[in-house]
Amino acid sequence: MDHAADALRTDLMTITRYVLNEQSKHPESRGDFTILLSHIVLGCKFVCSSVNKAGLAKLIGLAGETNVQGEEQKKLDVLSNDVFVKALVSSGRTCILVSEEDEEATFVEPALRGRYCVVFDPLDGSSNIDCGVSIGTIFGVYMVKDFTEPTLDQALQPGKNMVAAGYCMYGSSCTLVLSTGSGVNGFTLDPSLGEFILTHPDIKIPKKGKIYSVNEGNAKNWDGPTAKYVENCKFPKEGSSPKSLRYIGSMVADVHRTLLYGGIFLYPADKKSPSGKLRVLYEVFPMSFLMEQAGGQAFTGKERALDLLPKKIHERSPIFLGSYDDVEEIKALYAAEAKN
Ligand code: FBP
Repeated sequence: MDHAADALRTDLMTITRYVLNEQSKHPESRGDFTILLSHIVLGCKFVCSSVNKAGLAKLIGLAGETNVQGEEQKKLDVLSNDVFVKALVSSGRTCILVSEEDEEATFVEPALRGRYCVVFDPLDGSSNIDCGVSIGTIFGVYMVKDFTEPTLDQALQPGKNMVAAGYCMYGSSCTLVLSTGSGVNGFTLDPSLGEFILTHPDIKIPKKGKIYSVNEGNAKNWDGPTAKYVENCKFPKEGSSPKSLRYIGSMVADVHRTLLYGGIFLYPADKKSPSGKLRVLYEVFPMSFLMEQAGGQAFTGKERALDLLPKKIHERSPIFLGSYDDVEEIKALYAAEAKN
């Protein structure tokens, strides 16, 4: 590593510069998305700094409230939700917000309304917050035709209608991964500059991986195809090597590793949770959008995840996402079962 050359590296591709370049490819664009994204980036920087100092600033532990999912909210859940809602509303570019932490959708007051609907999980991986394991923020962006009179069905669009999606991982470094529909790019926060710098250009997931990621603690409640798939990962046919199990328990961290290394992340349905655990709008859709943009696949056990038409804002769905060939295997097992 040539630190001297690095210190003299003056041609910095920041996330704002990157999105402005993308915007210049669309002469009709008015810069609304660039302004919206700069407010999402501000929220990520705030949450990153709060997570880093959580132990020192007494931000560890419960907030004493329960969210719509029936989960006890962590202090950082509430703080993150607050900063994102305020940043998104003050951008003047949104009309509907759907957050994991808010029971109802937020309809932005008319004076501040703009053309985008943003769905987001302000802090994903709550079970890992207090032990300092990687967590993250997940977001998806829809365009709303008539944003002067926004209605809930404009938030309940299929994932394939998203115009952008991303996540920000708060781990050993803070990494923001973004797609605006033409590939996937990763940006790392340079704390000395306070800027997200392009470090992972044009991410492509390997066609096949050596890792599977699932909470095996639910194995006894799995359906046939899921159980068979995981068994094949551990006891592959003659001549193939078993896959390695990696499970952090934060979707952002498990999906980030899957995107870079390849393999498959799955949160299937089971007898206990017949619709799975992960929420369609602000977990399944954004991660499926990124996976497809990187050359992977995302499948619900029945259909392409991005074709789902959600009926409720906190709806859940099973999800299998990752390397193209790995997801093909699980699709084949479900297709075989459907034939029987
Ligand atoms: P929240 O923490 O935002 O509720 O997200 C759900 C989540 O923590 C995902 O990040 C993760 O993939 C999954 O739940 C872990 O679930 P489990 O503990 O059942 O394996």
